[in-house]
Amino acid sequence: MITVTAFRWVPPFARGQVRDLRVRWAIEEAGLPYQARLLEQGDQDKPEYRAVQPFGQVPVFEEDGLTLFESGAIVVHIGERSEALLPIDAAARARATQWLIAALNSIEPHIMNVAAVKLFYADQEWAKLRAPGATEFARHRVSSLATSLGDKSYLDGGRLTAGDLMMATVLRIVPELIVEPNLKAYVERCTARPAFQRALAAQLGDFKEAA
Ligand SMILES: N[C@@H](CCC(=O)N[C@@H](CS)C(=O)NCC(=O)O)C(=O)O
Repeated sequence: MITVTAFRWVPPFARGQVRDLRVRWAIEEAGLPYQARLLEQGDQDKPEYRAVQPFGQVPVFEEDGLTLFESGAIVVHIGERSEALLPIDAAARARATQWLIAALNSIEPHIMNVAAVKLFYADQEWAKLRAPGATEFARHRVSSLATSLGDKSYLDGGRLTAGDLMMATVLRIVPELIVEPNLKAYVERCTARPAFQRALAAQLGDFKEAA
């Protein structure tokens, strides 16, 4: 059975955003069973946890003696077991991985820069000075993505892949950055999927239970 490590508690603004959501969603798309292991405050700094997650973060994936960290690596690993996430055709599979890495490497850092200045450090002077530049650059990237998406339903055409799963989770971190109607509709299309809704409900349910 797959175990996904998540936090038992995070501040309200982070609920529904914590990165175990990506992994739960991928597992749901693949139709696999899993259980969540919830970290108590302080567990992330214990040596036994650092041995599997060097940075003390979530998520961690565990199954049959394999432990993995980094949500991107975990989603690819799950995708290798399910055509629902990674197509069988080698070229389509490579393009799905390309979009997953684009989400993590070309879009997420810029969106996180905006999250830092507008959410995490909003009341600090440096953040107020940095906000316009960070927003402008993130918008530039998001707008290029919207152009590339065009009138397609998903990034590589007519079906969702692991690349879309990752991109949608990244884009919903700061919804105000997504202004293009086609990209807004894309995020809504991805997150309306029953598998996403089940994953979100499971993460929020775990926080509720802990409250
Ligand atoms: N690149 C990592 C980032 C993981 C990450 O940022 N996790 C956050 C929760 S969303 C975390 O554990 N934060 C606590 C910390 O960094 O101490 C991944 O994608 O798995």
